[in-house]
Amino acid sequence: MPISSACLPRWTGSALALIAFSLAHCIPLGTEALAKTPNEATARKPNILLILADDLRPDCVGALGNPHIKTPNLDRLVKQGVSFRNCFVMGSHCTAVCTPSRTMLMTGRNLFTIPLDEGRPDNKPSAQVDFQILRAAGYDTFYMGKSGNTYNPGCRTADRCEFFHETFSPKNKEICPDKVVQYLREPGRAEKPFYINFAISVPHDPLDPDPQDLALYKGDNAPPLPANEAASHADFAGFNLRDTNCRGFGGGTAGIVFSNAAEEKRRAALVSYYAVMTGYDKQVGRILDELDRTGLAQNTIVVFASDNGLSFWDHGLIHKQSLYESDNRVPLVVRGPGIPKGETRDAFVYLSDVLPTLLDLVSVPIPPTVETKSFAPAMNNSSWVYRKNIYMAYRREIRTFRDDRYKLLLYNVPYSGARYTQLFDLEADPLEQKNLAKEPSQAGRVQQMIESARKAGKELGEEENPRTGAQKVLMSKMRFWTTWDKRHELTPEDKQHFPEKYVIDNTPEEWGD
Ligand SMILES: [Ca+2]
Repeated sequence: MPISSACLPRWTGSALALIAFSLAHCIPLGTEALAKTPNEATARKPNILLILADDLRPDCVGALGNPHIKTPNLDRLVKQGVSFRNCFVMGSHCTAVCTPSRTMLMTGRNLFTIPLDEGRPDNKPSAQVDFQILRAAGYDTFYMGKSGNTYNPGCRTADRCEFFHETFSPKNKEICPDKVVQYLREPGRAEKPFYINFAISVPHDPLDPDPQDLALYKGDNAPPLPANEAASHADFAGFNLRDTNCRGFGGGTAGIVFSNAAEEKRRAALVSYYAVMTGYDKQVGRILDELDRTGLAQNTIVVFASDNGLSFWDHGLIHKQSLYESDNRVPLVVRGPGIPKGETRDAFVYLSDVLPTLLDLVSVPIPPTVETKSFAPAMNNSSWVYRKNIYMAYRREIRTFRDDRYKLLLYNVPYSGARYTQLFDLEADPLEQKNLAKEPSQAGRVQQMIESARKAGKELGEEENPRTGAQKVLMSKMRFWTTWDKRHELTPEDKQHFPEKYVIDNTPEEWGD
């Protein structure tokens, strides 16, 4: 941030001390830091409310382009803030993609370098998390959200940590927002900046919608199934991972609802999902209303996002274990003082960029443990670009590399040793339905994108992993490139054999180096 002459400070002792401290700790000096003493800066810092949905599809907020879903309160946020159309989750090392996603978000670290210390004896995080950083900067911090498949050691570092173990249902849907509303009403709330991480498990299954919300989607108001829905994944030979393939999945809570579902049942499940979102939207609205009523909204940054997306028979898949747009692109909206209203941005960002962005917006130095990038400059600069492409990974099976037009997906198929490649022109084919990878005219592009993907993974720390013990075992599930070169193309025999083979998550596999 350049220092303008209008903002030059008087050179007080405290300012000089701050400069010395900043130099010693490699903290960039900006206008804010020079213009204010630490106490003054703290007193003026905006509050932060992070609202994180769970398994929300990128197309399921009304104001972001879905005329079928009723989310008036999230629509209000969209109209009052900046929406990012290209926000991606970097992927997952396990089928429970919520866990690494939330860990990346809380630590601002890449998928390949997140802490994996859920079971540490001292139960403390091994990387700095949002709560610790903001507490040190003078914030009162509050976690209200899911306890499973999140970064629990990080959540526990909040001044107040309230895990919610139950399903969001008509009976208990108000419990969590009630606690946030009560928190906002506590005496003195306006005197100290606060950070609320509101991250309940909605609209994650099991889906238990309120009948009143269900009624909104009856008859002609029922939403259409995704335009790229299919009964099974035509090209996914052998890729019947747990939760993933509609045809292959046979158990678990989601399987009861989704597996081999007739169209009528599929439509009913989607209606339930929409109705749960509408119920969730009402509860988010209560919190936003309380911010308005108390006047706190004027000095509060509100971020809304989801930890991952969700397939609803898109490509013949369910859940979120693919790297298609439905699974790894998420809604992201930012509202707050000085942030434009009703604007959109196309810049490529990762969900894990949110932490450095928030720190940037409230002038808290970004610690060196944070690896991701602040996109705060994009708030007031629609042409701001930091990344020209996105790299994502799902366990050892999938890698993708995407620019603003083309998307490459690489698959390593368990057991067969086969690999499979997809290339989509997102400009002509945004639903990723026409695979161009075998077209001779695209051969050069495919090869170049494979090389770029490999390089991107390396830059994110994928191939250099010094971990030991349990962490080494966990991250060994990320090995992809070590076998890529040795694998063969998917043959007709593979296709014939593997569609019926059900490969479960924890089956030992032979993935020699
Ligand atoms: Ca999730």
